[in-house]
Amino acid sequence: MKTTLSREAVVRLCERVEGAQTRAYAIPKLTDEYPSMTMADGYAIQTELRKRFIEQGHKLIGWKAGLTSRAKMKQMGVDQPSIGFLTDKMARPENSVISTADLVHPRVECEIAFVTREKLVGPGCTAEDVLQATDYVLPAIEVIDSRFSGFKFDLESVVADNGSSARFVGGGRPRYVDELDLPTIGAVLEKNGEIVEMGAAAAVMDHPAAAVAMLVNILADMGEELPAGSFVMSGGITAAVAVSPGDHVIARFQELGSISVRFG
Ligand code: 0L1
Ligand code: MG
Repeated sequence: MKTTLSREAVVRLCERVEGAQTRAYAIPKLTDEYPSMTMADGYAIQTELRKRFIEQGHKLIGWKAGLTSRAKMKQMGVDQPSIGFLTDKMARPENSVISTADLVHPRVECEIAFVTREKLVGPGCTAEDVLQATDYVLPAIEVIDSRFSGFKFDLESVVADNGSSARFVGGGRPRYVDELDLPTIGAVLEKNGEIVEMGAAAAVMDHPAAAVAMLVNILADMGEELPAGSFVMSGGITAAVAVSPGDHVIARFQELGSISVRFG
């Protein structure tokens, strides 16, 4: 897929997304102005955003695969996964209170995260390569926050908005992958004491490691690798659930413990 946007347009759209992310306001989807924008354009804007954040002192700690389950694709009306970057400024501790004042319309997802001990390089990266290079896995709650008004977006705009990345919480009980049958791990998402979503990790591309391999292959298309020591979220197991101030969310994972977080 080729880029169609000029350098000036990439920089202008990146500034628009950065403003919406850092000052928490909604913007129209980018394709309203550039209807023929491609996925490659979306990734060019995302790369520009990553560069800016790193220049501002944010540390890149890993990546996320998004829209990797059928439930999520159906919920958002898209037909392929995406990737986004994760920085230290997005991380929140377990049991913390996450402020919604600096988010637009937050939603939570339960995900399996991988921590790598060897670098991974595409193209042609497979789920087996990912398992081989993985140090351990742990459960995570991702707080996504699309910056597009009324959740009206398409994949090109979502990719430019860094896959709606906003906050994430890793925790629970980290485990070695050879002790687990990852696809059969169940996850239950509770909000204010009620079960609101449940599923099994196989919902993520049949195996969460396949989502990480997909991510590595997209990075390769951009001329990049996944360094050793990366924290990688493999995508929501279930549909995402909206949260508001006062909500208490617990994600319970079979074999991997649970993560609790509140919203203020
Ligand atoms: O993490 C993800 O699955 C990405 C979601 C992007 C779209 C949304 O905001 O729901
Ligand atoms: Mg996600």
